Amino acid sequence: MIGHGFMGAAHSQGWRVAPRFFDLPRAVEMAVVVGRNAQAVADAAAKWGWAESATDWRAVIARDDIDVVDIVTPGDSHAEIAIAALQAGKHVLCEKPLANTVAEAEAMTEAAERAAERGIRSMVGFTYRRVPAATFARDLVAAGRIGDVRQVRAEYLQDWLSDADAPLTWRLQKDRAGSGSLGDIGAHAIDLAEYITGLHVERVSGILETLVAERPLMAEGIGLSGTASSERGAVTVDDVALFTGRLSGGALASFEATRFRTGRKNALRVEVSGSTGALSFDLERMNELEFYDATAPDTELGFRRILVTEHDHPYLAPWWPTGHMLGYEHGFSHQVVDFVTAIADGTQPRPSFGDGLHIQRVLDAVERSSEHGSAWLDVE
Ligand code: SOE
Repeated sequence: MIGHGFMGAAHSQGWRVAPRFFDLPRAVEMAVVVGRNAQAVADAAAKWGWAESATDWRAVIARDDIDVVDIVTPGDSHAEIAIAALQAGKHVLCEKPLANTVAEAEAMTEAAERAAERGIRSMVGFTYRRVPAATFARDLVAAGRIGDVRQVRAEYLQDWLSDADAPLTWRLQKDRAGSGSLGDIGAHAIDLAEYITGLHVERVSGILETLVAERPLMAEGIGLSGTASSERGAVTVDDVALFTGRLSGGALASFEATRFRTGRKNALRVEVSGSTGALSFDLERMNELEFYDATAPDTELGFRRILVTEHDHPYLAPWWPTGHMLGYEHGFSHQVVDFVTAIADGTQPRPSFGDGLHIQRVLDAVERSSEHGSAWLDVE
């Protein structure tokens, strides 16, 4: 694993726990975690259960005893590391968004497709599609339980930047993160909307806005938290992204990605409205799915809350008895299960780098639309 911040902790939990609950077709060895600061990464190895720590990722991906590289660094290093790892014959799991630019994502996808010819697998870390309620929503849409999809609303609402004095972390710097809310959490909203509906965003019209132009510099640390100094620096990314999408098949979608929605902590919400029903998912109520069946008798119409904890629900059987909840971290175990299974079966895991490239193209089209008066633009 390369990196050891917030995603490093979440991925470590997935690698450590998944083999203990799921019968994986391959054994998982948490061999080495890589970071730039020797002491910090040694501490991370001890804390999260990695056998070794190192500071040179190139030396690690050259090792014969390494089969998989899990990239959990900020987006500005995804392309270099992923392409080198794929060329070294390693399976690659890369955090979202795939890259900071379309050009990087294209190069990564090309390397992934060449590596796939040699049986090397690669996947992008959009874990929310592996929350059982989201996976079950997709199953219901695919089974026709809401009829033809007509409208989709997908939003990812957070508020950790509504404090104007929150420090200037890497997620607020374009050269590190590629974009702000748009790529950080808008990418999740796009992936989840497409995953649940099975449709793709083909055209977009959007607006990006930076609400707080400068923030206190970080005295130390680069993660979500950190100690602020007295100096201030410019925010070079969007704070709010609002955009409309035309989906394949003609459905209309509205998207919102913001870290300024005061009071909303981690509300990734997708509501799909169909000709004979509707589904509504909210990450803040992640064990539930709201289902409206318009074919029910008039006297019984209404959204009903499905508690998604049955053993017949996706991913649930190996965990707990019915009614016992899963949490944020379980999606990372499900990600390990799907990735390791695809490697063993020799199949292409989803989302692939090509799927990640498509999302990068949607993000890019929204940015260009915002620069051109919210003009409607095709997604390449
Ligand atoms: C911050 O917005 C963040 O940590 C994102 O970077 C993650 O992708 C998301 O899952 C939670 O919020």
